[in-house]
Amino acid sequence: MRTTVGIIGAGPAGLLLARLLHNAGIDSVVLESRDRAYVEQRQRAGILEQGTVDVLREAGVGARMDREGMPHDGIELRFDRRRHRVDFPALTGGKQVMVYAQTEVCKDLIAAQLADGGPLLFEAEALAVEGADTDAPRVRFRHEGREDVLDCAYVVGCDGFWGVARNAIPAPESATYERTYPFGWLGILADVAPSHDELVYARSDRGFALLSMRSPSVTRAYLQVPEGTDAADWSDDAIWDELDRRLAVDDPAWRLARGPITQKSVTPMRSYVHEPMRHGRLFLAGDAAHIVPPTGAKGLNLAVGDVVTFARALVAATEKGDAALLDAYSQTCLRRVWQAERFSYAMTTMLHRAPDATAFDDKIQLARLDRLTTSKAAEADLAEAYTGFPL
Ligand code: RFL
Ligand code: PHB
Repeated sequence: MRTTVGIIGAGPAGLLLARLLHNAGIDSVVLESRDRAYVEQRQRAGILEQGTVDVLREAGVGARMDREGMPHDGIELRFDRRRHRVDFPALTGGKQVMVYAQTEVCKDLIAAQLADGGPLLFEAEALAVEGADTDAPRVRFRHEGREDVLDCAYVVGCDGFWGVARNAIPAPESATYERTYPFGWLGILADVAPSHDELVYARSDRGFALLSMRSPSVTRAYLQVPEGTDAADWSDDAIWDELDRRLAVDDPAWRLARGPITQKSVTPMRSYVHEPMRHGRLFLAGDAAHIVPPTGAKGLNLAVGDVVTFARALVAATEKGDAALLDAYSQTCLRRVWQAERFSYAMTTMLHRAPDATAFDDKIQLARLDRLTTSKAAEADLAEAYTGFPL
């Protein structure tokens, strides 16, 4: 098999890249190791930055998002039994975010690709990228029990943190920067209307809690839990009781609505960056190159930024013979990546309680939150980062 751009992975990065290239008249093949149902059901991100929303609309896959997604103008911070709203449009000159699940973004992109795009092969596992530093890179893969080769002009590794593309960048040319956190998130989906109309990020002495949503009738919520926690050890009642404690505020109007929990799972938390994001004709995009803890809601949005940058660069190279943008790919992406790392780290350390936290650490967290809620400049800094840095 032969194509211009071989794309490994059909998460948001790989699927959106295939769509952007298709729209630009550049052919691609997507190889995805899992089956379609798995990719469409995998519960993950929920928040799209304004820039991501714009990109999806321009790519022609925004119609259902505009019908079913929920635009949000702010978030609530809770600490010390107090509630504080951060008003995004007022602080950023009109920016919003959109609550529209990653599962739905992937479904929309898969439908578009299967309708009129290039090949999208499920249960096709990439085994290795070869010849990345030649003019003819190849992806070896296994599909329907047979090994095959995809010959490409470019390969883009969109295969997530556990993928194989990154391995093709020689170790002496690679640097990795990493931080793991001694806690994870227990995430739930519940058939009950969200208790608040915006997301609530809560810092408590018992740890972090996040109240989010998937639709007007489905709640998504997270609890900070010790690293290594098994979701099965948490009964539904224990989860609701703990959310109630961590979200508690001195406001008689507040009530947490409970309902049947339909899904629960634990996600570890890490920050990770691989540099560079390019080696010859192999480019890395999304979680394949970088991971952020989910507290800043940045992972999917970074993946979108990477593939938009790659698609623009490839169009410039193809149409104008100008490779400058391709050459700058890694540098261009990494600047944005490190801003997202910084913000996600700041949100994580401000809101979670580390197992070895001291009374001093608690006081610093509360002082950071107090500052955010009393200084417009500090609040605007959060709002700008949350709604997204320009692409
Ligand atoms: P993905 O989504 O991991 O997709 C990679 C795809 O590659 C496939 N694959 C292979 N295919 C072929 N051959 C191989 N050898 C392969 N190896 C792997 C995999 O099966 C998969 O389909 O990476 P991508 O596309 O870079 O997208 C990244 C996002 O998924 C991720 O950053 C976000 O989900 C992170 N994230 C959030 N991001 C946000 O922007 N906003 C949020 O609100 C947000 N919340 C979250 C999150 C991630 C979470 N978890 C579970 C980690 C909340 C959670 C709980
Ligand atoms: C989600 O709804 O899954 C979600 C929202 C905000 C985050 C992380 C996850 O920061």
